[in-house]
Amino acid sequence: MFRKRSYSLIVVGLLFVMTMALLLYGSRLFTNIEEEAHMTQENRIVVGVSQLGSESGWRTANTESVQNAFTRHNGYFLIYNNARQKQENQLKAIRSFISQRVDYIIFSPVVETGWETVLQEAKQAGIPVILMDRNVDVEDESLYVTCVGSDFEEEGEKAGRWLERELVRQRRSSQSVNIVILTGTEGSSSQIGRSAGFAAVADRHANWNILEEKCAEFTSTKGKEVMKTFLKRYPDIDVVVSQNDDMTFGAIEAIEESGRTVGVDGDIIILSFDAVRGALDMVADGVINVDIECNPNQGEYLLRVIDMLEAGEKVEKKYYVEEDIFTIDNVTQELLQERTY
Ligand code: GZL
Repeated sequence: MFRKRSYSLIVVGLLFVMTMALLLYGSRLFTNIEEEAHMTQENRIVVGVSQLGSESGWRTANTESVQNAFTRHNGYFLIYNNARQKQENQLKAIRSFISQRVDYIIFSPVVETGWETVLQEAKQAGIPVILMDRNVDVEDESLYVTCVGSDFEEEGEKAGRWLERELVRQRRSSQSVNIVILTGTEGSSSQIGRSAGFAAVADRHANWNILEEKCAEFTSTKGKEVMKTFLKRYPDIDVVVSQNDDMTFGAIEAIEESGRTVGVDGDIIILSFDAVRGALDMVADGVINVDIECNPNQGEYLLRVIDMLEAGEKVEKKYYVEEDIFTIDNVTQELLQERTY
C-alpha cells in the first residue's frame, strides 16, 4: 500500500515539474517568435509578392527564384501569395499588401488588362510596384516602376525563324506546311507576344497553313485535350507550335497515343517554349525539335532593382532576362547537369 502511494506521489511530482517546464519554455518560445516577427518587420524591407499561380514547371522555378532572393539573410521580409490563376485573387492580395503598408509590391499579372484601379491605389499609398514575368496594359506607365521579364514577341519570332531554317534544311520550304498552335492563357503577355512574334514570320510564307490556334491554359492536361481535338479534326498536321513545355508534354502524349510520331525522326515537328529541364531532356532525345527558352530566374534581377531603388538610383522601365534557343545540337550533358530549372 505504502509503496503504491509513494509511487503515485512521484508520478504526480514528475508531471507537475514537466508541466511547469513546458509552460516556461513555451512562453519563452512564443515571446521569441513575437519579438522575432516584430524585429523582423522593423529591420527588414517588406516585399509583398503576388504570384499568378502554380500552373507549370516554369512557374515553380520562377517562384523559387523569388523566394531564394527575398530572404531574411538578404535583409527582406517576404509576404507571398499564390493567386491560383485568378485575377480577383491578385487584386485582393495587392490590396492586402497596401493595407499592410509593405515597402514594395511585386506581381506577375495573369492577364494584361484590369489593373489601373489597384495600381492607382498603390501609387496613392506611395508603394512602388514592380512587374515580374508578364506585363500590364495601362495608359499611365507611371503606375509601375519597372518590369523584369522576357521579350515574348522576340521569343515567337525566334520560333518562326527556326522553322524557316528547318524547312529549308528539309527541302520543304516551298511545300504546303500544316501548322496547329496551342496558345497559353488568353490575354497574358506571354500568349500575346509569342502569338504575334510567330505570326509575323508566318505571314511571310503563303505555304504555311495555320489550321487552328486554341488556348490550352499553359497546362499539360489542357494541352493533351486540345491536341486530341486537333488530331481528330486535321489528319495531316505537319507542325505543332506549343507556347509552353507543359502543354507540349500533354500534346506529345496525345500524338503518340494517336499512332503518329514526333521530333527529329518523326512526322510532326514540335516547337515549344520555356526550356525547363524535363523538356530539354526531350530535346536531347530528339522528341522536341526546338525549345525557345524563357528564363524564370528573375529573383536576382528583382533584388538588384530594389537595391537600386533603395540607393535612390534611376531604374529602366524594362529589364529583359537572358534567354537562348535549344535544339539537339546544343543540349549537351554538361548543360543539363548545370541546369537549375
Ligand atoms: C512566361 C510565363 C509563362 C510560361 C508558362 O514568362 O508567363 O507562364 O511560358 C507559364 O510556363 O505558365
